[in-house]
Amino acid sequence: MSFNSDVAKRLEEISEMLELLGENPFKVNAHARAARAVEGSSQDLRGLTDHRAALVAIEGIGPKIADKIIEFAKTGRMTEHDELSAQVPAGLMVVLAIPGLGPKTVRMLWQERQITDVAGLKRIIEDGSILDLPRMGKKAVEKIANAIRFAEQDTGRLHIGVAMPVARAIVEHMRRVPGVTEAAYAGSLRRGKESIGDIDILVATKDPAGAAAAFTGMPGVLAVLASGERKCSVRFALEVDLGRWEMEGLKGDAEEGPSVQVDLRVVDEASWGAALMYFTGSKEHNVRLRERALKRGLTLNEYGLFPEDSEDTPPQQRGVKPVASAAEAEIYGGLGLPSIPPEIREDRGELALTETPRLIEVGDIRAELHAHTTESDGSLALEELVAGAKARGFHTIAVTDHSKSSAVAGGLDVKRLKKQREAIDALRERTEGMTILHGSEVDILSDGRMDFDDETLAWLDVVVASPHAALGQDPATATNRLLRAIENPHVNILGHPTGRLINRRPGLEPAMEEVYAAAREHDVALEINAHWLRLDLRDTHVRGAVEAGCLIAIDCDVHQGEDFDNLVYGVLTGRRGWLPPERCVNTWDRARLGAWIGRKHPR
Ligand code: DGT
Ligand code: CA
Ligand code: CA
Ligand code: ZN
Repeated sequence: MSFNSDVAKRLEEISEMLELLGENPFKVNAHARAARAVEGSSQDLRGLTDHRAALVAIEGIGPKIADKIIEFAKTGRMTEHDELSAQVPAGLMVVLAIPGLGPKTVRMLWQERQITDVAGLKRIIEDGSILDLPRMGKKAVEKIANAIRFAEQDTGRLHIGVAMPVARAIVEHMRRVPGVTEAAYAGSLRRGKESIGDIDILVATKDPAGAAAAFTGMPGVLAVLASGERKCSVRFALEVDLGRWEMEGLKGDAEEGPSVQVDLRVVDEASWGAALMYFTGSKEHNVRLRERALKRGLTLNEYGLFPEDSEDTPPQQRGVKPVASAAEAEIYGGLGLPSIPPEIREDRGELALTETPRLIEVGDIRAELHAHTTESDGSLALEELVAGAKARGFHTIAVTDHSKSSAVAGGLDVKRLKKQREAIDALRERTEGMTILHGSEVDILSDGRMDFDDETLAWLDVVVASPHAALGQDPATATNRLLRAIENPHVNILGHPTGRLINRRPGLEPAMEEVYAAAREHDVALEINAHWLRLDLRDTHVRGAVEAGCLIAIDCDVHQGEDFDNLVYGVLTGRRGWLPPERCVNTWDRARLGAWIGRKHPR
């Protein structure tokens, strides 16, 4: 964090603590105003701390606050901040950070009910006694309860769909740096995990200092956390457009906005493969590889695979020639293994493989089977949706707007469906080389009934059945609900089966083994919803479903043109679940796919 942000943060906290203690409002405001002035200042105030008059000259900073800034520059502390911190319980500042709770309310909770932490606040919400306090109506309390639930859910990990574009841009930036011969992202991102802790970037170069400087100096770097020749760490600004999803899900510094840590490792080209393997992980996979190496009289580290000897000094420092080091495949080969795709390097049985498995790839996908138009909550007109699918080289697009119970999403009733059919028929006349299926994303009601009668479901070309409401129901009820939908003779695909949103809400927790068995028996494909907030089925479910013999659908649940680009996240999730292309219905050719869907919608 910059000096200015550090100072602003402390002044802001002083203001908050003064207010919690019921101090003079002028003093409270003076500190809040000074915090804003410092934050908003375009010059680095550290440079002014030798000139008290220059600080005081800044609008919003008085002599007393100037002294606090100078004290902070000299000692890294503000005495007043320390003193106030001793009087205000730390837990209360956490309560204050909950959206919807201002200092006045928090002070009241503290004074009237002796609430000093989130646990205490939850207690009076649960027993309802919070409602007796002034300004605490039902609506306000519900909002607070939601904010607490959300804060507890948030793991601080970043969605893959937010991290991936950032990592790609950084890799591109590093590739253009003189001397750099290789650049890649590694870590959990390369393994395609749904959320990532930090971004790991690896480069090979003849000029380590140049690479490090290009990295720490790139646009978007908010702070340099560590900087050496071979290893740097920065905090990087995120510009996120969540579109129809709100912004609130992203952790970030209040002043700087959402950010992510990015680590850079700089290696020699000769050890590129060993380093890439090491920094891709997972840690558990790496541990297994090293054990295997030792059993074979070899030793593996981030510099290479070396013959084992009993020396203490690492082999690369003694000039020992590695058995393999430049490419990952050579190292796997040296360990008697086939190349193992990054997405399955999780120590979940991958070291028993005797050949590289053919996992699904983006290029295998030929059809989108879950998409919305302006008729419900999509932003693409029917023609635009079809054009989008065509531009991706697909042979089939299914138009599946919401059904009537999803009223807020503009769900269609039968009458509107019939009108939509006319529009689709007309478009079919004008469209070549693209099969347009008229389907519906039909709500699975909370008891498992479908939102349309069987006659309507049969009449549709394809049915995606999805749970949208009542996602908090208990596991047994959820299981029965999904099984009933799967058993319906006209359902082709179970859409986002649990309804979870990553870092937001857990969704249904049905007995997945029963869901897999029923889906297999009734020939229903389980969807991997490719939107990076959903990825539902999740990776472990995909693995279970594949092992149970199920079919999988990977759909973008298109609401806007860019949603087609989310396909990669669905495919990565499929790969993490060891999904081979033939088990994914979206890879089938037009005839096979049409026949499979049509069996439940005879004409
Ligand atoms: P994340 O960032 O929490 O989503 O997960 P990763 O897997 O990206 O973990 P990270 O960033 O801590 O480290 C990147 C890779 O570096 C990790 O996947 C494996 C490797 N690595 C890091 N620390 C260790 C370690 O102590 N032992 C071993 N064997 N590998 C490590
Ligand atoms: Ca990482
Ligand atoms: Ca890392
Ligand atoms: Zn949908």
